[in-house]
Amino acid sequence: MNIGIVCYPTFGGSGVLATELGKYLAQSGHQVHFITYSQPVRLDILETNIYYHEVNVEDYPLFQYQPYELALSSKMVNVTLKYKLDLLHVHYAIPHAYAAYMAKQILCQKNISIPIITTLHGTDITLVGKNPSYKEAVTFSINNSDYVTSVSDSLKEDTLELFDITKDIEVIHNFVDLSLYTGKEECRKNFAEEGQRIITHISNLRPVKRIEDVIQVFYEVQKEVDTILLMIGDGPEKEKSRQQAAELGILDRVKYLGKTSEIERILCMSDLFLLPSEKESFGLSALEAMAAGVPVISSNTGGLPEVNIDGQTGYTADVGDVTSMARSAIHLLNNEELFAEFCKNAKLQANRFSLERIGPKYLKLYERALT
Ligand code: GMT
Repeated sequence: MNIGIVCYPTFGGSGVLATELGKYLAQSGHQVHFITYSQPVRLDILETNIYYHEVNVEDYPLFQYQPYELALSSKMVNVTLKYKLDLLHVHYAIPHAYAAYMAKQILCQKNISIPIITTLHGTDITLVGKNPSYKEAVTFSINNSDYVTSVSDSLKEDTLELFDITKDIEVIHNFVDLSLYTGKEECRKNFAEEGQRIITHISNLRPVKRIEDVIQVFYEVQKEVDTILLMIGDGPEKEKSRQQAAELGILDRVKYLGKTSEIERILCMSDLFLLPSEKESFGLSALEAMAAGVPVISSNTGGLPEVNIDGQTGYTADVGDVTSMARSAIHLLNNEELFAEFCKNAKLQANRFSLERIGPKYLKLYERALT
């Protein structure tokens, strides 16, 4: 198949998932064309069967806002015509599903029919999408996609509750490539002293991730267990959180490593993963931690309980309940046998979301879309 994938190229989970899916499809022998405004961070464009098409938005002084959707639709049309794409799979509804609908209409005028598959990822529904400024257009573009998938049962329920949806939504959970998580890393001594445990948080450090809770939970934990905190990623909450850590007197124990391409290695040297988010449709980073055999302390919002099983692969608590999260973390880190069992459970749970299990579901969907 010739498959067009539209996604955000940044560190966010939807872009990561789209990129990993594209790599899997390419390895399965399909031609995969990524269409986005810069090279996706986890994409190696020199791989066989992978192509990258950059969307250019011309700057013009009249525009206060550059018309990205327009440029994206045009690019989708051009790439479809030139490379004879069989289908377009767009990740994150805004504005990708809308732009895809326009591309489909333009192609229709040229007597070319192409199915559009939209995968809903999270805030495109729960935060941004439901905003009255976007709601009508998001509803329209979901209902006018040929197939719609969501990354968790919880996100499907939210979509049906928040929008007037006439289309079927198929849940295809996010996946992880387990082969990338191959055991404990030697380089943990670069960060932690002998006997110190490593707690990790990975995100784009936005308010929805409740970064202040990450710091507060860690503050409580380090009083009881000798630990350090690795903060991976970059975003608007970074400076505030650094200030919070400084005020709590723990800045020397919190290491901000920024954006990195070594996520797997960092997770493989971690002992515990924190994800206290306000909203989380799935929590791909939590799944990646589990793939490395790392238990997760998270909130119980959205799709997180589908991934992190309370009392088995980690613990969940209500959003904002930092006391419970800290208590669970201390309990786990102080109990060697329990900790070992949770590490094993985490890995087993990640297995349920392996690339080998989930990847073929997308291929089956594509086959259905083409018949
Ligand atoms: O929706 C977002 O905030 C952005 C998106 C992203 O690009 O990171 O994250 C969402 O999609 C991920 C991949 O499917 C999920 O693992 C995240 O849980 C989800 N984020 C939220 O729901 C906040």
